[in-house]
Amino acid sequence: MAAFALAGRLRAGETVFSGWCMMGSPIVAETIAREGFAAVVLDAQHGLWDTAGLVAGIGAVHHAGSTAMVRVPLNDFALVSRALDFGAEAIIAPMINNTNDARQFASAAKYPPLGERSFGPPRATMLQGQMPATDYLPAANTGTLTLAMIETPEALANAEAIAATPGIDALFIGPYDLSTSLSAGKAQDINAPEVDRAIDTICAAALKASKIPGIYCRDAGRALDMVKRGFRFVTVGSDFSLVRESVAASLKTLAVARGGTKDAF
Ligand code: 3PY
Ligand code: MG
Repeated sequence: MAAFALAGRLRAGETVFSGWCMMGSPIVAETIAREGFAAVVLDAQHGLWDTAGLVAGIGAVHHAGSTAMVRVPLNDFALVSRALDFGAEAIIAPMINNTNDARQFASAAKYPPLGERSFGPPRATMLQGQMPATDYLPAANTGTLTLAMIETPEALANAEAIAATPGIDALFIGPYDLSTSLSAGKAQDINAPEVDRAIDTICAAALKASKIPGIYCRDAGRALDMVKRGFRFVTVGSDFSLVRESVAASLKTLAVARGGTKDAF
């Protein structure tokens, strides 16, 4: 796997689909990568990843020919640079609400002059090709990506300024939190008109700043719709939902064949 392939493709204007893993299992992440996704997100915000799992999962995804990305927990800027040191090539940070949040995120992810990432990437350089530090510093700054999550009304209002923040490479929409926050906790409807309008506003904000528009999607159908609307980094389902839906479909087939419901076996 060529180093920094994901950033190269996205910066060249290509569209990339990605898997999403919450189970905290390196073998599940590797399995999803081997099916052919160009990238796989290890979700350490809501998923079950611990540090050792992330180290193993990043290596497993990389050796499967894909790019490992990590979503860090809320305000966990320490894990931003740590996950990059483990060999992740992109970081998704949740709830980036304003330019102060965006600057902190970029500062943890990028080496000077863009930020203040501390130097110490032995595992990353092992995976990405050993290179002298003087080459690695600029290569990592363009070769790794920062995706700022827009998922609150405040973030929506500040989307253009967040996108324009130096060191932020992409806006990434969390439609579920966006729906929850835009409805003041009354709904979680990712198809609600105000969510739909926000999705287009955020996509336009990213494009205006020449940054990459990204969005989380629950399935391939919605992912394709979002690409038609201009998104270029699109995640598709999650390991939990894929396993659950596949098991449910098998059980339904069995139930239909046996002329009954799930209780028939
Ligand atoms: C959201 O929709 O809020 C997300 O964070 C997707 O994982
Ligand atoms: Mg969210």
